[in-house]
Amino acid sequence: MGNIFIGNQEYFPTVSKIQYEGPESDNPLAFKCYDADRMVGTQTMREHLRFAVSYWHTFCGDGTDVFGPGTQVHPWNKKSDPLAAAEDKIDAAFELFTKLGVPYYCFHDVDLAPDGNTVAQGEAYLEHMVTLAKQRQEATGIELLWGTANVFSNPRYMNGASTNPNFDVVAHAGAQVKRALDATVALGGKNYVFWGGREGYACLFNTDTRRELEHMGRFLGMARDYGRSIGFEGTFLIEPKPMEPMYHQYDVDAQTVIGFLREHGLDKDFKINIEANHATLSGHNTAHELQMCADAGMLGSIDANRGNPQNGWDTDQFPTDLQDTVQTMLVVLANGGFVNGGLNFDAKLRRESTNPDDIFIAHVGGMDCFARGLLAAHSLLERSPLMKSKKQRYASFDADMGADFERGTLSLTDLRDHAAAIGEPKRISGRQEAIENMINDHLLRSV
Ligand code: XLS
Ligand code: CA
Ligand code: CA
Repeated sequence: MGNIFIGNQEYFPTVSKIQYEGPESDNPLAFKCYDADRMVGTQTMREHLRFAVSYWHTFCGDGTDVFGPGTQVHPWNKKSDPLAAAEDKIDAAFELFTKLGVPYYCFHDVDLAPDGNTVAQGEAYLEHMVTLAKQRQEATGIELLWGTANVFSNPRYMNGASTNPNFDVVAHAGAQVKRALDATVALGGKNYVFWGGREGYACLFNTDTRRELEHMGRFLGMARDYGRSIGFEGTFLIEPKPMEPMYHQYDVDAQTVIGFLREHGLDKDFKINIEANHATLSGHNTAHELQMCADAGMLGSIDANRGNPQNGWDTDQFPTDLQDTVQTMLVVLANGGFVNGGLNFDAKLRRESTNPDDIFIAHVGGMDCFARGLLAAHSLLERSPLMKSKKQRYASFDADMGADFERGTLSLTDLRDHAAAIGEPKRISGRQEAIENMINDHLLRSV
């Protein structure tokens, strides 16, 4: 990783480059577990975890909520000219990325550059900021994990973007996705994300769901074709979310999205970006959602955060729960690790956290939490009977009639005759408690 980037002004003067100090350190601005160059199996921690900072929460958010204005005053957000403010923001961003030592970042078009008052002005603003981002990427070695278009905040998208009942709005969404794809390709982005912000509906009786879903499939196909035509070789990702902002969101969860992608012939180019907080809102958990993607060959990337079990909102908190991270990393490692994807902290500070170094402390905690989860997951896969016992559980399908069943050569009558011949099957324990204890044992062991 290159040197610390300091632009015209140092935005975080009280923070220097975050170092690994080991598990006994009490320094909140030091890693206790994440040691970027440490080998875990055949890869370093940096290569396994592929951390990214999200531009929107970290540099655009200020603690505003529905009950009141922002509480966090950012020195890069002082200028009234929106382009000048964007130029300050990008310096603050690269300073934070390099001080944290993250290899990647992610943005929406309107995080990086002002939206502009016309299509042409928005394109020009973004092109200007892409030039600055490119220079900073080259100077630091930091790369773009993914880009995306914010086609949900502007009031014109109140009834949806690609699923809007008004074609003129669909065209504007197309213009924005085009400029965001151009930016992503210019910056060598590894992935391009679609989160269907307002792709859903509030009232079934003013909504033609069949046409809207057809339009979404058509739109994604057009974006895929355009992206490939300008040289995008990365992965397109869909990010499921079950609710918020729309009451009924079309991309509810991984299995819904997988079915949609297959139905529309998009499954060769698209994979899935699982966000932890969206997984829990959908009534699942992150590991389940990731496993559904892995089974379908569509595990793309992860938005690392957590919700709050006491409420049903998308609270986007920084990950601190080791059970979440070990389970996440178990699915990721067992699937062969990330290819283009990574762990993007789609997480924000609490409104009550107002010190300039809080944002560093939050990321340090999230990175350590995942590093610890990685070590435990690796240890479980390498040294515990976990995977062997899972395979063993299905051994009756590896030979004889079980294998015939999987091959599809048995009939329902064959099943009946086998059942009649063998009598009552043996009761075999699932041993869930033993497995849960094993996960905890390896969490304790792996420091
Ligand atoms: C919102 C989503 C969003 C996507 C990118 O809930 O998490 O931030 O990740 O548009
Ligand atoms: Ca997200
Ligand atoms: Ca979220």
